[in-house]
Amino acid sequence: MSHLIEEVRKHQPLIHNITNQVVMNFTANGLYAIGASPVMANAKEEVEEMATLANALVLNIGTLTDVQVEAMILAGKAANKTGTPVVFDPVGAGATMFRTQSAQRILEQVEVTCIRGNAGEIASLAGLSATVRGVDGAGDVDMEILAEQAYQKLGVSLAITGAQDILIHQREKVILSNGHPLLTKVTGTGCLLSSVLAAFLAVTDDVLQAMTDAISYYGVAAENAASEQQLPGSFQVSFIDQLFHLKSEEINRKIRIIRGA
Ligand code: ATP
Ligand code: TZP
Ligand code: MG
Ligand code: MG
Repeated sequence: MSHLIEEVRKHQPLIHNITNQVVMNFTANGLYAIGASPVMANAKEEVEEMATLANALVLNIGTLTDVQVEAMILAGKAANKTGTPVVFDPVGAGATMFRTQSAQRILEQVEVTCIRGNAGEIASLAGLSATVRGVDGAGDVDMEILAEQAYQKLGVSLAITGAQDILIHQREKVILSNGHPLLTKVTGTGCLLSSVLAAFLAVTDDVLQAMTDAISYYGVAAENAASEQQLPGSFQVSFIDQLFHLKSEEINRKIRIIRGA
């Protein structure tokens, strides 16, 4: 029985997000809802200082520019110096050469704690065959084989999300199946999940537990929201409300673990 969400609410970790322009507001509100403290800071003049202050760092390349990638590398290196967890969200890696190469550059220079992305993004980072359309991943991949091969190639803990989520850390795998298709109709639900994961990593050194708890909590919140609201706009609001008040007792009751943990 895990209580990490209560730890997040108790410690209110500061989460430094260098993220895309589409999701900044939603991400900040989602982090507030779970009890964390968000800050968005992009300028290369301040990112090292901010990352040093923060309890976790999120690097998200959704609307990347060359300058922003430089800032991400500076922030990532500063976080590495203080042992601060770093979550990398390779939004759209595989869709364009610039995204794929920038993502690879970041991974070469920054030691990331975990990569959270869809199957197409993770496959393309690992140099495996995959289809990515814009920022949306495409179906038909054997997620388990992908997770194993990508982990072998990248040597970084992975959270590969979709209808089912596969987590891999030090060769240990967990497969989860909470969530709701309405999550695919609201922009930024993947990006916010990466930041939520950072908040969980800020309160424990157990990476697999943080990934399992963050993703199941997120999925159960979405299921509860969808039982109240069936249209995307109202679902988004209800989802933030669920993130705010859901407790570990209900998560532990509703978590669907297909395998592992
Ligand atoms: P994509 O661009 O492929 O949608 P993403 O970065 O938005 O990727 P997702 O894979 O959509 O990230 O993951 C965000 C959340 O949505 C995760 O909690 C995941 O479990 C959930 N999710 C995604 N697709 C579904 C689905 N079809 N049914 C249930 N939950 C889903
Ligand atoms: N375009 C560039 S970043 C972005 C879009 C639509 C948001 C992607 O968010 P998510 O969480 O990956 O769906
Ligand atoms: Mg999605
Ligand atoms: Mg995404």
